[in-house]
Amino acid sequence: MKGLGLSELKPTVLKIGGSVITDKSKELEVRMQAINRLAQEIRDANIPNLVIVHGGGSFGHPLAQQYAIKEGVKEEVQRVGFSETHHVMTVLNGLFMDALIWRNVPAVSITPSSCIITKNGRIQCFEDAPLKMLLKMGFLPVLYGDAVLDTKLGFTILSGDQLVSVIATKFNAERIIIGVDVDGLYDADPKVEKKAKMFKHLTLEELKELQSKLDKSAACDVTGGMFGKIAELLSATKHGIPVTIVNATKPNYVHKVLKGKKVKGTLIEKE
Ligand code: IP8
Repeated sequence: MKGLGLSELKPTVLKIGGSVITDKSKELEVRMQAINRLAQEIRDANIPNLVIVHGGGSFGHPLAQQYAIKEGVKEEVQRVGFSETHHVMTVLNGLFMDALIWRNVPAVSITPSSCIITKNGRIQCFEDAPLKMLLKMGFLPVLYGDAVLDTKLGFTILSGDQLVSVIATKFNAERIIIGVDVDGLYDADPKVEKKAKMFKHLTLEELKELQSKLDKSAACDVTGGMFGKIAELLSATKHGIPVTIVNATKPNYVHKVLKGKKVKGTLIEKE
């Protein structure tokens, strides 16, 4: 095991969006069927050096919004709000972990709030030795968007997307796969705009251009919805890590992408 550096692991970083594994229209509503199906797809794909990050959906976001956790420490009542937000994320993570481990996947959960501190919302310190060692030993580390401590704000919300981008860059990932509840990246919100056009392929330059056009607003998503996603993906793309965005609500899409097969979606590459 000695001598195997971070960059040699070349992991695949898979993000499963909160809108895939929860119903965002109802608070604390898990989509257990989707979690079980995805766990099965991940098990069947059986690819080495995989890291999973999942989002908050109807678990983390409503509480984070209710207590304004992202904005940092302002009033006493937020303290229990921080605990609640973090706690519901551990509950959602537990359900995902159950589904993986019952299928004999050697998944191990890593709690972001215990190993990451941000500064003004950006990851400043990340104790990644356990993550690195888990990967080296053939485990499947699972992380998630979380309520974390922040050296400027006191606390804040760390999005799963920032986590994906930082892990992928730090560990020199081979690729990033983002599982969402739409077919890919569009020039407008496809749930609102019937005529929204999906991109099959985007370069870094095109992605930057798209970012300046997209609407920042997103219902009950404190980390910025698709806009926030693009902003985070930009830095990984700059490092030359290809990003595939696929619809994880559709059976077998995640499985196929993990296996390197072509499915409908958006591929983002540096050039
Ligand atoms: O859904 C945010 O993670 P995301 C997690 O990946 C919380 O943006 C706690 C709201």
